[in-house]
Amino acid sequence: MALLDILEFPDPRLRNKAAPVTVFDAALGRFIDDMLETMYDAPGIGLAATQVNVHRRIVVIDVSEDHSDPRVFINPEYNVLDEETAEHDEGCLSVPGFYETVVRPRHIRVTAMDRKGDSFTLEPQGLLAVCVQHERDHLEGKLFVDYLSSLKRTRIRIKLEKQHRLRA
Ligand code: GNR
Ligand code: NI
Repeated sequence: MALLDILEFPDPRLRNKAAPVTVFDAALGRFIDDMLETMYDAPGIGLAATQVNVHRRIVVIDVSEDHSDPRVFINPEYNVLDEETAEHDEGCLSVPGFYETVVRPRHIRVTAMDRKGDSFTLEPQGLLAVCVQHERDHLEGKLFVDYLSSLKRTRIRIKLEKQHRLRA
């Protein structure tokens, strides 16, 4: 297993649109395990392949407290089931140190494939529903800061760019 490097905003590679997975082989399984290890190490409750510079539609999520519920979503799609929305404070491993409230649909139905390529459908609730939408956004090149005012987004960008300069 291996820890993968996580891209940080405003890296333009976070804006790539990921391509569907068509081959379900051992290499995919190893990559998924590396993503899970990277997510737990960070630590985070979700990770999209885009964040580790692999532009394929692969997401891992574990919203449990004790790493007991690793989930894999390949080629995830969802429908919004009703008009209800919910607010949640969101963070992102690609926007480290910043947490802001985002409003999203509360009820969705997700269809995805597991690591073997078998399809499943799920109606996630609560944090899992938030996280599925956050991760699916990454696959489209979208970040939670895109839901904030441009003033907030610019401030976050400038602070992270400064950190990146100091680190370089
Ligand atoms: O670790 C994470 N926590 C989190 C909290 C609220 C809403 C979404 C998330 S996802 C984030 C990990 C991450 O950046 N996934 O892309
Ligand atoms: Ni994220």
